[in-house]
Formats: sequence, structure tokens, C-alpha cells
Amino acid sequence: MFSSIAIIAAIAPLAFAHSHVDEIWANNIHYTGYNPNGFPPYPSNTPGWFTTNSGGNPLYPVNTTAIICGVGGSPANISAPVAAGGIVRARWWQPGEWPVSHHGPVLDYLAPCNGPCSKVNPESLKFVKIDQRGWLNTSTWQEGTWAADELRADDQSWNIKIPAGLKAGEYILRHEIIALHVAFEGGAGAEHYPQCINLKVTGSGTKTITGGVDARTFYRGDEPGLDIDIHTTNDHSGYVIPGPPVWSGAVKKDRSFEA
Ligand SMILES: *[C@@H]1O[C@H](CO)[C@@H](O)[C@H](O)[C@H]1NC(C)=O
Ligand SMILES: *[C@@H]1O[C@H](CO)[C@@H](O)[C@H](O)[C@H]1NC(C)=O
Ligand SMILES: *[C@@H]1O[C@H](CO)[C@@H](O)[C@H](O)[C@H]1NC(C)=O
Ligand SMILES: [Cu+2]
Repeated sequence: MFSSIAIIAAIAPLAFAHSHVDEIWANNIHYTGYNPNGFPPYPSNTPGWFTTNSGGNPLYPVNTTAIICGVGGSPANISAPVAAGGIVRARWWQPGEWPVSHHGPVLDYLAPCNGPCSKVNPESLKFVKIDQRGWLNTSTWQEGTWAADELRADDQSWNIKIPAGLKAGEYILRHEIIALHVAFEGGAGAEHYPQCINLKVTGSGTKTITGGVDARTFYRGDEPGLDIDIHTTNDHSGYVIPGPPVWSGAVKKDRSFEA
């Protein structure tokens, strides 16, 4: 009896686990992300935001604080240096691969902290979208190939280009996967997986972020990019990626950029 409870307790986090960002590279320096699942190793210093989202579960209502930087999101205590124009790479932890069923877009947002990101209130952040990628082609699956499939194929990882010429300072990078496998009418809804990362952008750039918005206003939930049955066809060439348009200050030349 006692031991079966212990076994259930041990496997439950895995059974319900979706994912979280476990590894981060910036300027080719490696960091371990915060692990919300309650087992080691805990990093002593990480630019990855802390959450209380044990199991990495999705399905946030799209207009609550949790959509900003995750359930119970609180700021990481260091900011990873990265040059403007440089690359941040995020790797999603999963016992195995990012789930094959979890097709959908990958999106990245950036907000200035106007001071140290370690002290920032997530509700004060004003984000712009810096890249997005949605449906890609009709190959491989009944639903076609999506950005999340590309992420899975690249070791569950995504490269994010920090806009060239961005003014030096501390910023929150909000990296997000949206899984659409149960987004159909009568399904549970689109699954949002946000992960915030503290960055210290360096260089002599002059571009400042203006026109950013609160992450709680990105999505409604009933727009065509979130309320969709992806299983009916492999051709979603008309797919409209949800959220605000890509910021004009983001240079659309990286493979991750697609307006
Ligand atoms: C970050 O938090 C960890 C865990 O509490 C602590 O060991 C570490 O010293 C902190 N680092 C900084 C730079 O505050
Ligand atoms: C969030 O969305 C729900 C469902 O549409 C709505 O009832 C609620 O008023 C919204 N809350 C805010 C703060 O906008
Ligand atoms: C579809 O997209 C994937 C991911 O980018 C790529 O690997 C694959 O070659 C593409 N297939 C076709 C037929 O274009
Ligand atoms: Cu899931």
C-alpha cells in the first residue's frame, strides 16, 4: 500500500509532464533552466524563469497572469549576456521527444525590463513579437509539418535571433510553443507553453522597443490560429499565426522569421 503510493507519486510527474525549457545557450554559453518538477539538479544561477508548474502542464486561460511567464512565474536571478544580433537557443525537456502529436506554431517575444530583470513584475512587461513560424508543408503527418515538428527534429530546440541593433539593456525573452492537437471544437483547446528567459543585451545598438503589449492581450482563444481542427487536412497553407504582428525592428532573415 505504502509503496504503491510512493510509486504513483514518483511516476505522476512524468505521466502528466509536458515540458519545460531545461537548457539555454546564449553567446554559446550553456545554462541549465529551472526544473519545476521537484527533482534535481536545481541550478544555483539560471536565466530561465522559475514556475510552480510541476509537470510542465499547458492550457492556460489566455488572459491571466500565467500566460505571461507560466504558472507561478517569478523572475530568474541572473540575466544571460547576449550580443544584439546574436542567438539564444532553448531546449525543451521531455522524457523522450517533444510529443509528436503536439503540432503547432513557435513564437518569440521580447520586452525591456527597464532595470534588472531579476526584480521585474511580469504584469508590467510590454512585449513585441520578434519571430514566428507556423505551418510549414504537407509532408510527414496527417496534419502536415509544423514549427513544433521542426523544433523536435532539432533536438527539441529552437534558435532565437535577438534583433540586430537592439539597444543594450536587460530584456525578457518569452519563448512559446502552442500545441494545436486538441484545439478543435469540443477539444480541450490550444495548449500554450511559455518560457521566459532573462537576457542582458550588449552592444552599441540604438533600437528601442516601442508599441509592446501585455502578454495577456496577445490571444483571445477563438481566433482562427487557436480555434482550429488540424487533423482534417495536411494542408494548412492558410494558417494565420496568432498574436500581434512581428515587430518592425526584428530583421526577417533568419529561418525563424516568417511574417
Ligand atoms: C540565485 O539563486 C540561487 C538559489 O537560491 C542561489 O544559490 C544563487 O546564489 C543566486 N544567485 C544570484 C546571482 O543571486
Ligand atoms: C478573460 O476571459 C474570460 C473568458 O472570455 C472572460 O470571462 C474574462 O472576463 C476575461 N478576463 C479579463 C481580465 O479580461
Ligand atoms: C517540410 O519542413 C520540414 C521542416 O522544416 C523539412 O525538414 C522538410 O524537408 C520539409 N519537406 C518538404 C517536402 O518541403
Ligand atoms: Cu500536451
